[in-house]
Amino acid sequence: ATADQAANSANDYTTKTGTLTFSPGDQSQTIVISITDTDLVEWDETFLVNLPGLQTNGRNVVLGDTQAVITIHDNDQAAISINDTTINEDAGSVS
Ligand SMILES: [Ca+2]
Ligand SMILES: [Ca+2]
Ligand SMILES: [Ca+2]
Repeated sequence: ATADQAANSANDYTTKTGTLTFSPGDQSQTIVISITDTDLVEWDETFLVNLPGLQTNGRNVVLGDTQAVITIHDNDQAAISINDTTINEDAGSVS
Protein backbone atom coordinates (compact mmCIF):
# COMPACT_ATOMS: atom_id res chain seq x y z
CA ALA A 1 0.00 0.00 0.00
CA THR A 2 1.17 3.50 -0.78
CA ALA A 3 1.17 6.23 1.89
CA ASP A 4 1.45 9.99 1.46
CA GLN A 5 4.36 12.01 2.72
CA ALA A 6 5.13 15.36 1.08
CA ALA A 7 3.94 13.77 -2.16
CA ASN A 8 0.22 13.06 -2.00
CA SER A 9 -2.05 10.82 -3.99
CA ALA A 10 -4.42 13.69 -4.86
CA ASN A 11 -1.77 15.50 -6.93
CA ASP A 12 1.48 13.60 -7.31
CA TYR A 13 0.82 9.89 -7.81
CA THR A 14 -2.01 7.36 -7.90
CA THR A 15 -2.72 5.36 -4.74
CA LYS A 16 -1.93 1.69 -5.02
CA THR A 17 -2.96 -1.20 -2.81
CA GLY A 18 -2.87 -4.91 -3.51
CA THR A 19 -1.41 -8.30 -2.81
CA LEU A 20 1.78 -9.80 -4.16
CA THR A 21 1.82 -13.58 -4.55
CA PHE A 22 5.12 -15.41 -4.79
CA SER A 23 5.10 -18.84 -6.39
CA PRO A 24 7.93 -21.34 -5.83
CA GLY A 25 11.00 -20.00 -7.62
CA ASP A 26 9.84 -16.39 -7.66
CA GLN A 27 12.48 -14.10 -6.21
CA SER A 28 11.04 -10.67 -6.96
CA GLN A 29 7.83 -8.88 -7.84
CA THR A 30 7.26 -5.47 -9.37
CA ILE A 31 4.83 -2.82 -8.15
CA VAL A 32 3.87 -0.24 -10.78
CA ILE A 33 2.68 3.16 -9.49
CA SER A 34 1.56 5.99 -11.79
CA ILE A 35 3.31 9.33 -11.22
CA THR A 36 1.57 12.61 -12.17
CA ASP A 37 3.61 15.11 -14.18
CA THR A 38 2.33 18.36 -12.63
CA ASP A 39 2.89 21.85 -14.01
CA LEU A 40 3.69 23.13 -10.50
CA VAL A 41 7.15 24.09 -9.33
CA GLU A 42 7.61 21.92 -6.24
CA TRP A 43 10.31 20.53 -4.01
CA ASP A 44 11.30 16.96 -4.63
CA GLU A 45 8.65 15.02 -2.71
CA THR A 46 8.45 11.55 -1.26
CA PHE A 47 5.81 8.93 -0.58
CA LEU A 48 6.00 5.44 0.91
CA VAL A 49 5.25 1.94 -0.25
CA ASN A 50 4.65 -0.39 2.70
CA LEU A 51 4.44 -4.15 2.91
CA PRO A 52 2.00 -4.31 5.82
CA GLY A 53 1.77 -8.04 6.32
CA LEU A 54 3.13 -11.41 5.32
CA GLN A 55 1.18 -14.62 4.91
CA THR A 56 3.68 -17.46 4.63
CA ASN A 57 1.38 -20.49 4.54
CA GLY A 58 3.78 -22.25 6.91
CA ARG A 59 6.85 -21.69 4.74
CA ASN A 60 10.12 -20.40 6.14
CA VAL A 61 10.11 -16.79 4.97
CA VAL A 62 12.07 -13.89 6.39
CA LEU A 63 10.58 -10.46 5.96
CA GLY A 64 13.32 -7.92 5.20
CA ASP A 65 12.86 -4.23 4.52
CA THR A 66 9.12 -3.59 4.49
CA GLN A 67 9.11 0.07 3.52
CA ALA A 68 10.34 1.84 0.38
CA VAL A 69 10.70 5.61 0.14
CA ILE A 70 9.89 6.89 -3.36
CA THR A 71 11.29 10.32 -4.26
CA ILE A 72 9.61 12.22 -7.09
CA HIS A 73 12.15 14.55 -8.67
CA ASP A 74 10.36 17.73 -9.81
CA ASN A 75 10.91 18.67 -13.44
CA ASP A 76 9.34 22.16 -13.43
CA GLN A 77 11.27 25.38 -13.29
CA ALA A 78 10.39 28.82 -11.98
CA ALA A 79 11.27 31.83 -14.14
CA ILE A 80 11.52 35.38 -12.82
CA SER A 81 12.17 38.34 -15.10
CA ILE A 82 11.75 42.10 -15.26
CA ASN A 83 10.57 44.09 -18.27
CA ASP A 84 12.03 47.24 -19.82
CA THR A 85 9.74 50.25 -19.77
CA THR A 86 9.64 53.85 -20.99
CA ILE A 87 8.38 56.62 -18.71
CA ASN A 88 7.89 60.37 -19.07
CA GLU A 89 10.11 62.33 -16.74
CA ASP A 90 7.11 64.12 -15.20
CA ALA A 91 5.29 60.86 -14.30
CA GLY A 92 6.53 60.98 -10.70
CA SER A 93 7.20 57.25 -10.38
CA VAL A 94 7.60 54.10 -12.43
CA SER A 95 6.53 50.56 -11.65
CA1 LIG B 1 3.31 17.79 -4.89
CA1 LIG C 1 6.10 18.81 -14.50
CA1 LIG D 1 5.98 19.60 -10.48
